[in-house]
Amino acid sequence: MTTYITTPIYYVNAQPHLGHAYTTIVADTYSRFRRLCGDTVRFQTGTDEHGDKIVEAAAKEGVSPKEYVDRISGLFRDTWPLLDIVPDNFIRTTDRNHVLTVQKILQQVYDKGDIYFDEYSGQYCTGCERFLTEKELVDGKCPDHLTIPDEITEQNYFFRMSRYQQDLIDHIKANPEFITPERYRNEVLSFLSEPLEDLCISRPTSRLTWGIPLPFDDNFVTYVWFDALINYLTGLDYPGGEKFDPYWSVAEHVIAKDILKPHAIYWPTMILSMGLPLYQKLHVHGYWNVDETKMSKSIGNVVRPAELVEEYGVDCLRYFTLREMSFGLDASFSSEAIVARKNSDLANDLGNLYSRSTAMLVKYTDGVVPEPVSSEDDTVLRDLAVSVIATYKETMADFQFHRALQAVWELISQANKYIVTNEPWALAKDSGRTERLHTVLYNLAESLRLLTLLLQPVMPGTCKKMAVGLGLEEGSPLVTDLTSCGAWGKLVPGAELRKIDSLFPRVDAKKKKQPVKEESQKTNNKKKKQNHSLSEEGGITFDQFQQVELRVAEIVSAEPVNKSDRLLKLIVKAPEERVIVAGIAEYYAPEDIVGLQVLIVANLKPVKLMGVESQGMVLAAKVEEDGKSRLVLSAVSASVPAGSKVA
Ligand code: ME8
Repeated sequence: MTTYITTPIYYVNAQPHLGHAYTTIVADTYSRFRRLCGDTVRFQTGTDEHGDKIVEAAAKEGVSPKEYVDRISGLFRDTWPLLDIVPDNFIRTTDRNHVLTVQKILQQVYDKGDIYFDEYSGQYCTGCERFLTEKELVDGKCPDHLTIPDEITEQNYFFRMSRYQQDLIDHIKANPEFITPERYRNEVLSFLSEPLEDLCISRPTSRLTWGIPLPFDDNFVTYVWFDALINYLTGLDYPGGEKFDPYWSVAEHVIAKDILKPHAIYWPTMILSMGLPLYQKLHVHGYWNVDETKMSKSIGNVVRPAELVEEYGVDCLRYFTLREMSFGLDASFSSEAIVARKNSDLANDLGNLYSRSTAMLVKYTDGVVPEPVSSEDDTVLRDLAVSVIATYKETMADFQFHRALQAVWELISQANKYIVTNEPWALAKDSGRTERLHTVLYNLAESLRLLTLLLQPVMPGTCKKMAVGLGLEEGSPLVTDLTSCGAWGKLVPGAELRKIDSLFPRVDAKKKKQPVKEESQKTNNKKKKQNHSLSEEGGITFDQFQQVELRVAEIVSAEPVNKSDRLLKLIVKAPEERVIVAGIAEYYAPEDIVGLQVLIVANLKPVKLMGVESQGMVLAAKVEEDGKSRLVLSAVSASVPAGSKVA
């Protein structure tokens, strides 16, 4: 199979922001997914460099348009490697071969009689680089740029778009997959239910010279959209290039809804006029908003991808954007949202599963993947893995990335539960249960292997590390071939684990000391006095008991405190994350307690223990046996939401 996937070519009137990054991450992830399925893939992105907007932006900087486009196009090109985005082709509309292709196509369409000369007046939006119809205006303004369009009357060349209206309607109706999600298909069909006006495809050189000259009239340059859309063909060396036939027949475009009309109406009618087959699919996504407003360079509320990478890491950014946005709908960006995804989904769920499982493999089988014995006890994990793989394949192919990731996280959560239920540390203490211990550890290693395979398109760097840690060779089909290895039980026992750094260093969510409200401080003081006298009477009141805030906390991570044999530093969720230092190191290994739910005192004043600030206390039973005492952690009898109050 072959895949040709494209992003829009971005205007170089400003630097890349999260919106551009998202579309390009989507196309990169999809191309990696297709490669995982064995496809030959071509992935193209690039920059759109002609038109009024570029001239304006260059003038603002006091440089020539050419100098300006070279610089900004370079910024786009340099941003993609930072995001682990690897296009096969980066196209610029100022490239010589693109200019020649546009001119060839214009001549062909002109010769066919689909381009004519006429006078036109209309409402021109510079932001959109196109005339808007009355119907599109909201309160007389462009709804995307919130500016009043200019009234322009001029003589120009027009493309007979109306001639292809019915063919396009028929095609969309006969091919439900042509424009997805369905809401955008419906939007286009609704637009096409009114007569289509012809498209003005030139600009007089008296007004604009920064464009591709019309081959049949050098008093005009080509309208930027007629020029830009053709990039999808130029990138295949059309006409006559070898790449054209295999790739054009499978072309898929990814865009946001802002440019639906040019891609779903101008472009197909242009292709029909050229006598070529239409592209296969148009995948349309929503906007990244900040506080309900579209992130946009003209509004100035942009978030820079390079800064996000620096702060959170590239794979966290890729994961966050794909998981947070339901493809087709709008999503909101906030740093709180990305921190939450990083700490919860990546560090807690995936990171912990990986570190606990590999730590146990190192501890109990010297880091060698052991031989499993098939067991009925493991069907839940195995069956879930099989169904997750099926859902993943279907949803990734369908651009439902958030659903694919949800499914993968079900497997992560099941594997984490599997550890808690099977208690490998208990199996390890019983020499009669070695076979079972090996089976449990194999199943954990196999789960990690499958996760490495499935997450590869989304988090390539992390998965490379995970594969190394699992002792797999670079490029091993076990983690790069979904067709032959996307099934349970492919991991071969005997692989030797290698040590890797932690997958996702946690973002230190600013240590939130529980602020004690003035009111309760006062009551505390009052109660203190009462406490003294009451305790003399041999008991505390219910009021006093209520001052102690007990909560259920989930242990998210555990590690020894430096230079202490007794203390473990725990990060717990209750429901906010906090550090608690507990004197349980003699009784519990850190990896054995991650995931446990314990009871804590949540409103103790923070204290420093061996240099680590402890924000609470874990409750444990003190058991006296044979003259020795040991601690057994408190627990609840069923899993409950972290942070539940103990009444
Ligand atoms: O329209 N949310 O270029 P452009 C999500 N040159 N995606 C966003 C976004 C946001 N807030 N803002 C931008 C052009 N994008 C033309 C395209 S193609 C032949 C010519 C992304 O720089 C999204 O992909 O304005 C959107 O469609 C594209 O950037 C618009 O980029």
